[in-house]
Amino acid sequence: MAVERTLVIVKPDAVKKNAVGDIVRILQENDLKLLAIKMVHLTKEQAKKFYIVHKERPFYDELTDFMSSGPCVPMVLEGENAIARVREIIGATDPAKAAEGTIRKKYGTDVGRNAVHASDSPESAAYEIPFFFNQLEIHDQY
Ligand code: DAT
Ligand code: MG
Repeated sequence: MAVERTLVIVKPDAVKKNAVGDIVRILQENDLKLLAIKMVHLTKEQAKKFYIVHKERPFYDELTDFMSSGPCVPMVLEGENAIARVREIIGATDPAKAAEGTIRKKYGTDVGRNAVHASDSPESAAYEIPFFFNQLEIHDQY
């Protein structure tokens, strides 16, 4: 196992539920170090670019409408095996199928409005982290 960085986004539904603080707390309490965080309101075009891997999926338009519907909170987290561990902590894509104690179980509404995004591989993290943060905005020395 190795120390990894992953991108998490608190999606617009969970921002509206005032869940940002609780989600950051859960992640930090799981030995994930917060290296960067901000609040941004994506345009439709930016959301389409972020989710370009899903461009052929039937839910692409709905997904990118939702992700550009209000502010979201992207963050970078670092830790041992962070990519897989964060995927465990957030739970299944469909909140109805997410395990008890996961973030999506707690804050998700449905498969579209599922509270959080997290990178699913080192390749996706390598695309997603610099999508939101430049080097000056990522802080590992504390
Ligand atoms: P995940 O976010 O768990 O990595 P994914 O990469 O398969 O899931 O899909 C990206 C997002 O697209 C997901 O968080 C919510 C949305 N989505 C996925 N499947 C969907 C569906 N069947 N209907 C509507 N939205 C969907
Ligand atoms: Mg995914």
